[in-house]
Amino acid sequence: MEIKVGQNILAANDAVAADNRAAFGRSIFAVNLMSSPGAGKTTLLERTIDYLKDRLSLAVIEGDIATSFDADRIRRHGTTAVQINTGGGCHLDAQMVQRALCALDLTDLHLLLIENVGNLVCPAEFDLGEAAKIALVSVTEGDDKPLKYPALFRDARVFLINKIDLLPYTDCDLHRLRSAALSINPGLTVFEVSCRSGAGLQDWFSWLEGETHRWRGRDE
Ligand SMILES: Nc1nc2c(ncn2[C@@H]2O[C@H](COP(=O)(O)OP(=O)(O)OP(=O)(O)O)[C@@H](O)[C@H]2O)c(=O)[nH]1
Ligand SMILES: [Mg+2]
Repeated sequence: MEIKVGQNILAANDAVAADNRAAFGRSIFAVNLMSSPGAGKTTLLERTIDYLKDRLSLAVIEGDIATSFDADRIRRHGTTAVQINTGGGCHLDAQMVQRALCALDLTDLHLLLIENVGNLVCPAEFDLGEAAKIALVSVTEGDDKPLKYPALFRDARVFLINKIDLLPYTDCDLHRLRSAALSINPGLTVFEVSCRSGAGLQDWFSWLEGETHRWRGRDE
């Protein structure tokens, strides 16, 4: 019985996700950024906005259990942000995103960046209507995380490894971390970055800009 309830919830979510996907069409490239708390999602978005805001039209949806701290951070970088508070829920769902879309002007929007609630488990289960899921892990979390939380990596397009500036202070084996994720999903595009030093970020910016243009049918 419990399983059936879970299936119904996911089916209802998928129906709304399909509506969101239709609203985005081929005009808006929507990405769903997922990681554990504190891995660096908002910092990555701040750096990404600084690079892309004069090149693309962007907006951000922030998912958190409480506070508007992250949306406030994004707005300080000159980009529109809508904060969703789940009030305890450990992930965003498609209906929350649908409501947030009402607060955004979708006309002429190229790229929608959605920061999910910090959690490696539940966000992976809920389709939001995004075109690409991005999984992020920081080196301080341990190189076993992909094997312990495989669902997040199975459907992701990109695996971002963050905080590589801290590698000398951890026992993280970068090769092991990367291989673990690729053993779950060999199609992952992997970027090793530091949102603190800026190392590796240009490759991520180029990927995101290129994929946004490709989605919109332009190869600039
Ligand atoms: N050393 C180092 N610190 C980083 C890096 N990226 C982010 N941080 C720090 O990590 C902390 C958490 O970063 P956030 O961007 O708030 O993390 P988050 O994933 O958005 O966190 P939640 O929204 O709470 O899940 C902050 O103190 C950042 O300054 C990095 O590449 N290197
Ligand atoms: Mg955040």
